[in-house]
Amino acid sequence: MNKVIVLGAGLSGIGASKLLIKNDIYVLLFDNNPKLSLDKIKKKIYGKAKFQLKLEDVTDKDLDDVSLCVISPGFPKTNSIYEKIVKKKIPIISEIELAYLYTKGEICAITGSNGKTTTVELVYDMLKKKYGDKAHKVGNIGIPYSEAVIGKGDEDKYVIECSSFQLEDIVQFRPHVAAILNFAPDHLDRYNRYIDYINTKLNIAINMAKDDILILNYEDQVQRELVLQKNLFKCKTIFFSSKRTLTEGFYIYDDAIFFKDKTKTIKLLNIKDIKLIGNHNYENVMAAMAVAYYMGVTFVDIVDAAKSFSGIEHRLEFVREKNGVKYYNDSKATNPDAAIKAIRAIDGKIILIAGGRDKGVDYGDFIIAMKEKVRYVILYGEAKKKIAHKAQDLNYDSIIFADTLDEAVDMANSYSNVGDSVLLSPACSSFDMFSGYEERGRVYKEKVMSLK
Ligand code: UMA
Repeated sequence: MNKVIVLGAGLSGIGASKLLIKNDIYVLLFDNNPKLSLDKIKKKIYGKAKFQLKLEDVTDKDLDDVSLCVISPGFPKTNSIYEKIVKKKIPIISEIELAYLYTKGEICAITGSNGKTTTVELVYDMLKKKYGDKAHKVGNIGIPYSEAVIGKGDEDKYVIECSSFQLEDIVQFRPHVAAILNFAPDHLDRYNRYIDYINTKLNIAINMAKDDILILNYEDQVQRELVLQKNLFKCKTIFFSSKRTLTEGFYIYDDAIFFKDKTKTIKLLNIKDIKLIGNHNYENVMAAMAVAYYMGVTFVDIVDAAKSFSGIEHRLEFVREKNGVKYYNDSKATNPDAAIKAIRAIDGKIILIAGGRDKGVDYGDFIIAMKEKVRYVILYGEAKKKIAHKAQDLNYDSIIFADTLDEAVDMANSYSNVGDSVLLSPACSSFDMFSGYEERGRVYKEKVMSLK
Protein backbone atom coordinates (compact mmCIF):
# COMPACT_ATOMS: atom_id res chain seq x y z
CA MET A 1 0.00 0.00 0.00
CA ASN A 2 1.70 3.22 -1.09
CA LYS A 3 -1.12 5.53 -2.21
CA VAL A 4 -4.45 5.60 -0.41
CA ILE A 5 -7.53 7.68 -1.13
CA VAL A 6 -9.38 8.94 1.95
CA LEU A 7 -13.00 10.00 1.44
CA GLY A 8 -14.15 12.88 3.66
CA ALA A 9 -11.90 15.41 5.40
CA GLY A 10 -13.82 15.59 8.68
CA LEU A 11 -12.62 14.10 11.98
CA SER A 12 -12.27 10.58 10.59
CA GLY A 13 -10.64 11.61 7.31
CA ILE A 14 -8.08 13.80 9.04
CA GLY A 15 -7.35 11.08 11.62
CA ALA A 16 -6.95 8.42 8.92
CA SER A 17 -4.71 10.71 6.84
CA LYS A 18 -2.45 11.41 9.82
CA LEU A 19 -2.08 7.72 10.55
CA LEU A 20 -1.31 6.87 6.93
CA ILE A 21 1.17 9.72 6.53
CA LYS A 22 2.94 8.67 9.74
CA ASN A 23 3.39 5.31 8.07
CA ASP A 24 4.90 6.85 4.93
CA ILE A 25 1.86 6.36 2.77
CA TYR A 26 0.90 8.97 0.18
CA VAL A 27 -2.63 10.25 0.81
CA LEU A 28 -5.13 11.55 -1.69
CA LEU A 29 -7.74 13.24 0.50
CA PHE A 30 -11.09 13.94 -1.13
CA ASP A 31 -13.88 16.14 0.16
CA ASN A 32 -16.86 17.69 -1.59
CA ASN A 33 -16.80 20.84 0.48
CA PRO A 34 -15.33 23.54 -1.78
CA LYS A 35 -14.83 25.82 1.21
CA LEU A 36 -12.10 23.62 2.70
CA SER A 37 -8.65 25.09 2.31
CA LEU A 38 -5.46 23.17 1.79
CA ASP A 39 -3.68 25.41 4.30
CA LYS A 40 -6.15 24.66 7.06
CA ILE A 41 -6.03 20.93 6.37
CA LYS A 42 -2.23 21.05 6.28
CA LYS A 43 -2.19 22.63 9.71
CA LYS A 44 -4.42 19.83 11.00
CA ILE A 45 -2.21 17.15 9.43
CA TYR A 46 1.57 17.52 9.43
CA GLY A 47 3.46 20.47 8.05
CA LYS A 48 5.57 18.76 5.44
CA ALA A 49 3.46 15.70 4.82
CA LYS A 50 3.06 14.46 1.27
CA PHE A 51 -0.60 14.46 0.45
CA GLN A 52 -2.96 15.87 -2.10
CA LEU A 53 -6.32 17.45 -1.33
CA LYS A 54 -8.98 17.16 -4.02
CA LEU A 55 -12.11 19.19 -3.60
CA GLU A 56 -13.85 19.07 -6.96
CA ASP A 57 -13.38 15.75 -8.63
CA VAL A 58 -11.12 12.73 -8.71
CA THR A 59 -10.22 11.57 -12.21
CA ASP A 60 -9.63 8.00 -13.32
CA LYS A 61 -5.98 8.93 -13.74
CA ASP A 62 -5.77 10.08 -10.09
CA LEU A 63 -6.99 6.63 -9.10
CA ASP A 64 -4.64 4.64 -11.31
CA ASP A 65 -2.04 3.89 -8.64
CA VAL A 66 -4.38 3.95 -5.63
CA SER A 67 -4.31 0.62 -3.77
CA LEU A 68 -6.85 1.29 -1.00
CA CYS A 69 -9.77 3.57 -0.12
CA VAL A 70 -10.60 4.60 3.47
CA ILE A 71 -14.14 5.93 3.77
CA SER A 72 -15.41 8.29 6.48
CA PRO A 73 -18.58 7.03 8.19
CA GLY A 74 -20.79 9.88 6.99
CA PHE A 75 -19.49 9.94 3.40
CA PRO A 76 -22.44 8.97 1.17
CA LYS A 77 -22.07 5.88 -0.96
CA THR A 78 -24.23 7.53 -3.59
CA ASN A 79 -21.38 9.95 -4.34
CA SER A 80 -20.00 9.50 -7.89
CA ILE A 81 -16.41 9.23 -6.58
CA TYR A 82 -17.43 6.24 -4.50
CA GLU A 83 -18.95 4.64 -7.58
CA LYS A 84 -15.73 5.26 -9.54
CA ILE A 85 -13.70 3.55 -6.81
CA VAL A 86 -16.00 0.54 -6.76
CA LYS A 87 -15.81 0.29 -10.55
CA LYS A 88 -12.01 0.28 -10.38
CA LYS A 89 -12.22 -2.54 -7.82
CA ILE A 90 -10.13 -0.62 -5.27
CA PRO A 91 -10.66 -2.23 -1.84
CA ILE A 92 -12.70 0.00 0.50
CA ILE A 93 -12.35 -0.07 4.29
CA SER A 94 -13.82 2.05 7.05
CA GLU A 95 -11.73 4.34 9.19
CA ILE A 96 -12.06 2.01 12.21
CA GLU A 97 -10.75 -0.89 10.11
CA LEU A 98 -7.71 1.17 9.15
CA ALA A 99 -7.11 2.08 12.80
CA TYR A 100 -7.50 -1.56 13.82
CA LEU A 101 -4.80 -2.63 11.35
CA TYR A 102 -2.38 -0.31 13.16
CA THR A 103 -3.52 -1.06 16.73
CA LYS A 104 -0.98 -2.73 19.00
CA GLY A 105 -2.97 -2.87 22.26
CA GLU A 106 -6.23 -4.55 23.20
CA ILE A 107 -9.66 -3.31 22.11
CA CYS A 108 -13.24 -3.58 23.26
CA ALA A 109 -16.14 -2.17 21.29
CA ILE A 110 -19.70 -1.06 21.98
CA THR A 111 -22.57 -0.74 19.54
CA GLY A 112 -26.36 -0.53 19.73
CA SER A 113 -29.02 1.97 18.76
CA ASN A 114 -29.05 3.85 22.05
CA GLY A 115 -26.83 4.25 25.10
CA LYS A 116 -23.50 3.75 23.31
CA THR A 117 -21.84 6.96 24.47
CA THR A 118 -22.95 6.56 28.09
CA THR A 119 -21.68 2.97 28.12
CA VAL A 120 -18.37 3.89 26.48
CA GLU A 121 -17.81 6.68 29.04
CA LEU A 122 -18.52 4.22 31.85
CA VAL A 123 -16.20 1.55 30.44
CA TYR A 124 -13.52 4.21 30.00
CA ASP A 125 -13.82 5.25 33.67
CA MET A 126 -13.54 1.60 34.66
CA LEU A 127 -10.54 0.91 32.40
CA LYS A 128 -8.78 4.02 33.77
CA LYS A 129 -8.98 2.56 37.28
CA LYS A 130 -6.78 -0.32 36.19
CA TYR A 131 -4.83 0.97 33.19
CA GLY A 132 -4.51 4.72 33.97
CA ASP A 133 -3.44 6.79 30.97
CA LYS A 134 -3.09 3.66 28.85
CA ALA A 135 -6.91 3.61 28.63
CA HIS A 136 -8.52 5.43 25.67
CA LYS A 137 -12.09 6.13 24.50
CA VAL A 138 -12.43 6.50 20.74
CA GLY A 139 -14.75 6.25 17.73
CA ASN A 140 -18.24 7.65 17.25
CA ILE A 141 -17.90 9.35 20.65
CA GLY A 142 -15.99 12.06 18.73
CA ILE A 143 -12.35 10.97 18.95
CA PRO A 144 -11.16 9.32 15.73
CA TYR A 145 -9.78 5.88 16.50
CA SER A 146 -7.17 6.16 13.73
CA GLU A 147 -5.68 9.28 15.28
CA ALA A 148 -5.67 7.80 18.78
CA VAL A 149 -3.50 4.80 17.85
CA ILE A 150 -0.62 6.93 16.52
CA GLY A 151 2.45 6.39 18.69
CA LYS A 152 0.77 3.94 21.06
CA GLY A 153 2.04 0.50 22.12
CA ASP A 154 1.10 -2.99 23.26
CA GLU A 155 0.00 -1.87 26.70
CA ASP A 156 -2.75 0.47 25.49
CA LYS A 157 -6.44 -0.40 25.89
CA TYR A 158 -9.18 1.13 23.77
CA VAL A 159 -12.93 1.26 24.17
CA ILE A 160 -14.47 2.03 20.78
CA GLU A 161 -17.94 3.43 20.21
CA CYS A 162 -19.03 1.89 16.90
CA SER A 163 -21.86 3.32 14.82
CA SER A 164 -23.46 1.23 12.11
CA PHE A 165 -21.84 3.52 9.53
CA GLN A 166 -18.40 2.65 10.87
CA LEU A 167 -19.16 -1.07 10.89
CA GLU A 168 -20.23 -1.13 7.24
CA ASP A 169 -16.75 -1.61 5.80
CA ILE A 170 -14.79 -3.69 8.26
CA VAL A 171 -12.72 -6.66 7.13
CA GLN A 172 -10.52 -7.90 10.00
CA PHE A 173 -11.78 -5.67 12.84
CA ARG A 174 -11.96 -7.98 15.85
CA PRO A 175 -12.54 -6.69 19.37
CA HIS A 176 -11.58 -8.99 22.21
CA VAL A 177 -14.75 -7.94 24.06
CA ALA A 178 -17.81 -6.34 22.46
CA ALA A 179 -21.32 -5.36 23.57
CA ILE A 180 -24.51 -4.84 21.60
CA LEU A 181 -26.80 -2.77 23.81
CA ASN A 182 -30.10 -2.82 21.92
CA PHE A 183 -31.71 -2.58 18.51
CA ALA A 184 -34.29 0.03 17.56
CA PRO A 185 -35.18 1.52 14.17
CA ASP A 186 -32.78 4.33 13.25
CA HIS A 187 -30.99 5.66 10.15
CA LEU A 188 -33.69 4.27 7.86
CA ASP A 189 -32.87 7.13 5.53
CA ARG A 190 -29.54 5.31 4.90
CA TYR A 191 -30.60 1.65 5.04
CA ASN A 192 -33.37 0.29 2.83
CA ARG A 193 -34.64 -2.14 5.44
CA TYR A 194 -34.42 -2.36 9.24
CA ILE A 195 -32.75 -5.78 8.87
CA ASP A 196 -29.92 -4.19 6.86
CA TYR A 197 -29.27 -1.81 9.75
CA ILE A 198 -29.32 -4.72 12.24
CA ASN A 199 -26.97 -6.82 10.11
CA THR A 200 -24.52 -3.93 9.86
CA LYS A 201 -24.41 -3.63 13.64
CA LEU A 202 -23.89 -7.37 13.99
CA ASN A 203 -20.67 -6.95 11.99
CA ILE A 204 -19.10 -5.95 15.31
CA ALA A 205 -18.75 -9.65 16.18
CA ILE A 206 -18.27 -11.15 12.74
CA ASN A 207 -14.52 -11.79 13.27
CA MET A 208 -14.64 -12.55 16.99
CA ALA A 209 -13.20 -16.00 17.80
CA LYS A 210 -13.70 -18.43 20.64
CA ASP A 211 -11.45 -16.55 23.11
CA ASP A 212 -13.51 -13.38 22.63
CA ILE A 213 -16.58 -12.35 24.59
CA LEU A 214 -19.75 -10.84 23.17
CA ILE A 215 -22.05 -9.16 25.69
CA LEU A 216 -25.74 -9.17 24.73
CA ASN A 217 -29.00 -7.84 26.12
CA TYR A 218 -31.34 -10.71 27.00
CA GLU A 219 -34.33 -8.38 26.99
CA ASP A 220 -33.75 -7.25 23.42
CA GLN A 221 -36.02 -9.38 21.29
CA VAL A 222 -33.90 -9.06 18.15
CA GLN A 223 -30.77 -10.20 19.96
CA ARG A 224 -32.44 -13.12 21.67
CA GLU A 225 -34.10 -14.42 18.55
CA LEU A 226 -31.55 -13.65 15.89
CA VAL A 227 -28.32 -14.20 17.72
CA LEU A 228 -29.32 -17.13 19.92
CA GLN A 229 -31.45 -19.12 17.53
CA LYS A 230 -29.16 -18.87 14.56
CA ASN A 231 -26.04 -19.18 16.69
CA LEU A 232 -24.32 -16.63 14.49
CA PHE A 233 -21.01 -16.12 16.21
CA LYS A 234 -18.00 -18.24 17.15
CA CYS A 235 -17.22 -16.31 20.33
CA LYS A 236 -18.59 -16.84 23.84
CA THR A 237 -21.75 -14.86 24.59
CA ILE A 238 -22.63 -13.41 27.99
CA PHE A 239 -26.03 -11.86 28.61
CA PHE A 240 -27.25 -9.07 30.85
CA SER A 241 -30.88 -8.68 31.87
CA SER A 242 -32.86 -5.99 33.63
CA LYS A 243 -35.90 -8.26 34.01
CA ARG A 244 -34.87 -11.77 35.05
CA THR A 245 -32.17 -13.73 36.84
CA LEU A 246 -29.76 -15.59 34.58
CA THR A 247 -27.77 -18.79 35.07
CA GLU A 248 -24.71 -16.89 33.88
CA GLY A 249 -24.24 -13.15 33.33
CA PHE A 250 -25.25 -9.82 34.86
CA TYR A 251 -28.80 -9.18 36.03
CA ILE A 252 -31.01 -7.13 38.34
CA TYR A 253 -32.68 -8.84 41.25
CA ASP A 254 -34.25 -7.21 44.29
CA ASP A 255 -33.07 -3.72 43.16
CA ALA A 256 -29.42 -4.75 42.93
CA ILE A 257 -27.06 -5.79 40.13
CA PHE A 258 -25.66 -9.33 40.40
CA PHE A 259 -23.01 -11.27 38.54
CA LYS A 260 -23.29 -15.03 38.30
CA ASP A 261 -21.10 -17.66 36.69
CA LYS A 262 -20.69 -21.42 37.16
CA THR A 263 -19.00 -21.10 40.55
CA LYS A 264 -20.28 -17.93 42.21
CA THR A 265 -23.01 -15.33 42.56
CA ILE A 266 -21.85 -11.84 43.58
CA LYS A 267 -24.02 -8.89 44.55
CA LEU A 268 -22.28 -5.93 42.89
CA LEU A 269 -24.26 -2.80 43.75
CA ASN A 270 -27.66 -1.45 44.69
CA ILE A 271 -29.56 0.40 41.97
CA LYS A 272 -30.09 3.33 44.33
CA ASP A 273 -26.32 3.90 44.35
CA ILE A 274 -26.35 4.65 40.60
CA LYS A 275 -26.78 8.35 39.79
CA LEU A 276 -28.30 7.71 36.34
CA ILE A 277 -32.05 7.25 36.06
CA GLY A 278 -34.15 4.79 34.07
CA ASN A 279 -34.11 1.09 33.34
CA HIS A 280 -32.25 1.66 30.07
CA ASN A 281 -29.42 3.23 32.05
CA TYR A 282 -29.24 0.24 34.41
CA GLU A 283 -28.82 -1.87 31.27
CA ASN A 284 -25.99 0.42 30.12
CA VAL A 285 -24.32 0.05 33.53
CA MET A 286 -24.55 -3.75 33.38
CA ALA A 287 -23.14 -3.82 29.85
CA ALA A 288 -20.26 -1.57 30.90
CA MET A 289 -19.55 -3.72 33.96
CA ALA A 290 -19.46 -6.83 31.81
CA VAL A 291 -17.13 -5.29 29.23
CA ALA A 292 -14.74 -3.94 31.88
CA TYR A 293 -14.75 -7.26 33.77
CA TYR A 294 -13.71 -9.21 30.68
CA MET A 295 -11.10 -6.53 29.97
CA GLY A 296 -9.49 -7.43 33.28
CA VAL A 297 -10.81 -4.77 35.67
CA THR A 298 -11.66 -5.94 39.20
CA PHE A 299 -15.23 -5.76 40.51
CA VAL A 300 -14.10 -3.39 43.27
CA ASP A 301 -12.88 -0.87 40.68
CA ILE A 302 -15.88 -1.48 38.42
CA VAL A 303 -18.38 -0.78 41.20
CA ASP A 304 -16.44 2.26 42.33
CA ALA A 305 -16.53 3.77 38.83
CA ALA A 306 -20.23 2.93 38.36
CA LYS A 307 -21.13 4.68 41.62
CA SER A 308 -19.24 7.87 40.75
CA PHE A 309 -20.56 8.20 37.20
CA SER A 310 -23.06 11.02 36.83
CA GLY A 311 -23.96 10.81 33.14
CA ILE A 312 -23.06 12.68 30.00
CA GLU A 313 -24.03 15.99 28.47
CA HIS A 314 -27.20 16.01 26.32
CA ARG A 315 -28.32 12.59 27.57
CA LEU A 316 -31.19 13.00 30.05
CA GLU A 317 -29.10 15.81 31.50
CA PHE A 318 -30.73 17.76 34.33
CA VAL A 319 -30.54 21.48 33.46
CA ARG A 320 -32.36 23.38 36.23
CA GLU A 321 -35.46 23.55 38.38
CA LYS A 322 -37.61 26.67 37.99
CA ASN A 323 -40.83 27.28 39.93
CA GLY A 324 -41.11 23.60 40.81
CA VAL A 325 -40.60 22.45 37.18
CA LYS A 326 -37.53 20.36 36.29
CA TYR A 327 -35.90 20.86 32.87
CA TYR A 328 -34.03 18.01 31.16
CA ASN A 329 -31.85 18.10 28.03
CA ASP A 330 -31.98 14.85 26.07
CA SER A 331 -30.88 16.30 22.73
CA LYS A 332 -28.91 13.14 22.03
CA ALA A 333 -32.20 11.23 21.61
CA THR A 334 -32.17 11.29 17.81
CA ASN A 335 -34.60 8.40 17.30
CA PRO A 336 -37.99 7.46 18.79
CA ASP A 337 -36.63 4.59 20.88
CA ALA A 338 -34.23 6.87 22.76
CA ALA A 339 -37.00 9.41 23.37
CA ILE A 340 -39.35 6.67 24.64
CA LYS A 341 -36.68 5.62 27.14
CA ALA A 342 -36.39 9.21 28.38
CA ILE A 343 -40.17 9.53 28.79
CA ARG A 344 -40.24 6.29 30.80
CA ALA A 345 -37.27 7.30 32.96
CA ILE A 346 -38.87 10.52 34.26
CA ASP A 347 -41.33 10.41 37.16
CA GLY A 348 -44.51 12.49 36.93
CA LYS A 349 -46.05 14.44 34.07
CA ILE A 350 -43.99 15.73 31.17
CA ILE A 351 -44.11 18.63 28.72
CA LEU A 352 -42.20 17.13 25.81
CA ILE A 353 -40.35 19.08 23.12
CA ALA A 354 -39.75 16.97 19.99
CA GLY A 355 -39.07 17.24 16.26
CA GLY A 356 -36.22 18.03 13.90
CA ARG A 357 -35.19 16.08 10.81
CA ASP A 358 -37.04 12.83 10.19
CA LYS A 359 -34.90 9.72 9.53
CA GLY A 360 -37.60 7.67 7.81
CA VAL A 361 -38.79 6.03 11.04
CA ASP A 362 -42.25 5.31 12.41
CA TYR A 363 -43.44 7.33 15.43
CA GLY A 364 -46.23 4.95 16.55
CA ASP A 365 -44.54 3.64 19.72
CA PHE A 366 -43.33 7.13 20.55
CA ILE A 367 -46.92 8.44 20.54
CA ILE A 368 -48.10 5.47 22.62
CA ALA A 369 -45.39 6.25 25.21
CA MET A 370 -46.56 9.89 25.24
CA LYS A 371 -50.09 8.83 26.08
CA GLU A 372 -48.83 7.46 29.41
CA LYS A 373 -47.58 10.74 30.84
CA VAL A 374 -46.94 13.54 28.36
CA ARG A 375 -49.31 16.40 29.21
CA TYR A 376 -48.43 18.28 26.00
CA VAL A 377 -46.01 17.63 23.17
CA ILE A 378 -44.56 20.73 21.56
CA LEU A 379 -43.48 19.90 18.01
CA TYR A 380 -41.07 21.91 15.88
CA GLY A 381 -38.78 21.35 12.87
CA GLU A 382 -39.19 19.48 9.59
CA ALA A 383 -40.76 16.39 11.15
CA LYS A 384 -43.48 18.16 13.12
CA LYS A 385 -46.31 17.42 10.66
CA LYS A 386 -45.33 13.76 10.29
CA ILE A 387 -45.28 13.26 14.08
CA ALA A 388 -48.56 15.18 14.49
CA HIS A 389 -50.33 13.07 11.84
CA LYS A 390 -49.26 9.88 13.61
CA ALA A 391 -50.46 11.32 16.92
CA GLN A 392 -53.85 12.17 15.45
CA ASP A 393 -54.13 8.66 13.96
CA LEU A 394 -53.55 7.28 17.45
CA ASN A 395 -55.97 9.71 19.12
CA TYR A 396 -53.38 11.76 20.94
CA ASP A 397 -54.23 15.42 20.47
CA SER A 398 -52.38 17.41 23.15
CA ILE A 399 -50.16 18.90 20.46
CA ILE A 400 -48.73 22.39 20.20
CA PHE A 401 -46.66 23.63 17.25
CA ALA A 402 -43.63 25.91 17.54
CA ASP A 403 -41.49 27.47 14.82
CA THR A 404 -38.21 27.35 16.69
CA LEU A 405 -36.66 25.56 19.65
CA ASP A 406 -36.58 28.86 21.56
CA GLU A 407 -40.29 29.31 21.04
CA ALA A 408 -40.89 25.71 22.12
CA VAL A 409 -39.10 26.39 25.44
CA ASP A 410 -41.20 29.53 26.04
CA MET A 411 -44.35 27.52 25.41
CA ALA A 412 -43.20 24.70 27.70
CA ASN A 413 -42.54 27.29 30.40
CA SER A 414 -46.07 28.64 30.19
CA TYR A 415 -47.85 25.26 29.89
CA SER A 416 -46.05 23.49 32.76
CA ASN A 417 -47.37 23.03 36.31
CA VAL A 418 -45.51 22.55 39.60
CA GLY A 419 -44.16 18.97 39.71
CA ASP A 420 -43.95 18.62 35.92
CA SER A 421 -40.76 18.04 33.94
CA VAL A 422 -39.95 19.77 30.66
CA LEU A 423 -38.05 17.35 28.47
CA LEU A 424 -36.27 18.04 25.18
CA SER A 425 -36.11 14.55 23.67
CA PRO A 426 -36.53 15.18 19.95
CA ALA A 427 -36.69 11.63 18.45
CA CYS A 428 -35.20 13.20 15.30
CA SER A 429 -31.83 14.39 14.11
CA SER A 430 -30.97 18.06 14.50
CA PHE A 431 -29.64 18.81 11.03
CA ASP A 432 -32.67 20.80 9.83
CA MET A 433 -31.72 23.65 12.22
CA PHE A 434 -28.44 22.84 13.97
CA SER A 435 -24.95 21.53 13.21
CA GLY A 436 -25.54 18.52 15.45
CA TYR A 437 -27.26 17.36 18.63
CA GLU A 438 -24.60 19.15 20.71
CA GLU A 439 -25.49 22.56 19.31
CA ARG A 440 -29.20 21.81 19.69
CA GLY A 441 -28.63 20.82 23.33
CA ARG A 442 -26.57 23.93 24.05
CA VAL A 443 -29.19 26.24 22.49
CA TYR A 444 -31.86 24.53 24.58
CA LYS A 445 -29.88 24.86 27.81
CA GLU A 446 -29.07 28.53 27.19
CA LYS A 447 -32.73 29.27 26.59
CA VAL A 448 -33.79 27.32 29.68
CA MET A 449 -31.22 29.14 31.82
CA SER A 450 -32.45 32.50 30.51
CA LEU A 451 -36.09 31.87 31.56
CA LYS A 452 -37.10 34.46 34.15
N1 UMA B 1 -18.49 14.98 2.80
C1 UMA B 1 -18.17 14.97 1.44
N2 UMA B 1 -19.16 14.66 0.56
C2 UMA B 1 -20.43 14.38 0.94
C3 UMA B 1 -20.75 14.40 2.32
C4 UMA B 1 -19.73 14.69 3.23
O1 UMA B 1 -17.04 15.24 1.06
O2 UMA B 1 -21.27 14.13 0.08
C5 UMA B 1 -17.43 15.37 3.74
C6 UMA B 1 -17.82 16.64 4.52
O3 UMA B 1 -17.55 17.81 3.78
C7 UMA B 1 -16.94 16.51 5.76
C8 UMA B 1 -16.73 15.00 5.89
O4 UMA B 1 -17.24 14.37 4.73
O5 UMA B 1 -15.71 17.18 5.63
C9 UMA B 1 -17.49 14.52 7.11
O6 UMA B 1 -17.32 13.14 7.30
P1 UMA B 1 -18.25 12.39 8.37
O7 UMA B 1 -19.67 12.75 8.12
O8 UMA B 1 -17.90 10.95 8.34
O9 UMA B 1 -17.88 13.10 9.75
P2 UMA B 1 -16.60 13.03 10.68
O10 UMA B 1 -16.25 14.43 11.03
O11 UMA B 1 -15.52 12.18 10.13
O12 UMA B 1 -17.27 12.37 11.98
C10 UMA B 1 -17.45 10.95 12.02
C11 UMA B 1 -18.80 10.64 12.66
N3 UMA B 1 -19.87 11.23 11.86
C12 UMA B 1 -20.82 10.50 11.27
O13 UMA B 1 -20.86 9.31 11.34
C13 UMA B 1 -21.88 11.23 10.50
C14 UMA B 1 -18.86 11.17 14.08
O14 UMA B 1 -20.06 10.72 14.69
C15 UMA B 1 -17.68 10.60 14.88
O15 UMA B 1 -17.67 11.20 16.16
C16 UMA B 1 -16.36 10.89 14.16
O16 UMA B 1 -16.41 10.38 12.82
C17 UMA B 1 -15.15 10.23 14.86
O17 UMA B 1 -15.23 8.85 14.84
C18 UMA B 1 -21.10 11.68 14.88
C19 UMA B 1 -22.45 11.13 14.38
O18 UMA B 1 -23.35 11.91 14.11
C20 UMA B 1 -21.26 11.99 16.36
N4 UMA B 1 -22.62 9.79 14.27
C21 UMA B 1 -23.86 9.19 13.89
C22 UMA B 1 -24.76 8.95 15.11
O19 UMA B 1 -24.23 8.88 16.24
O20 UMA B 1 -25.99 8.80 14.91
C23 UMA B 1 -23.61 7.82 13.23
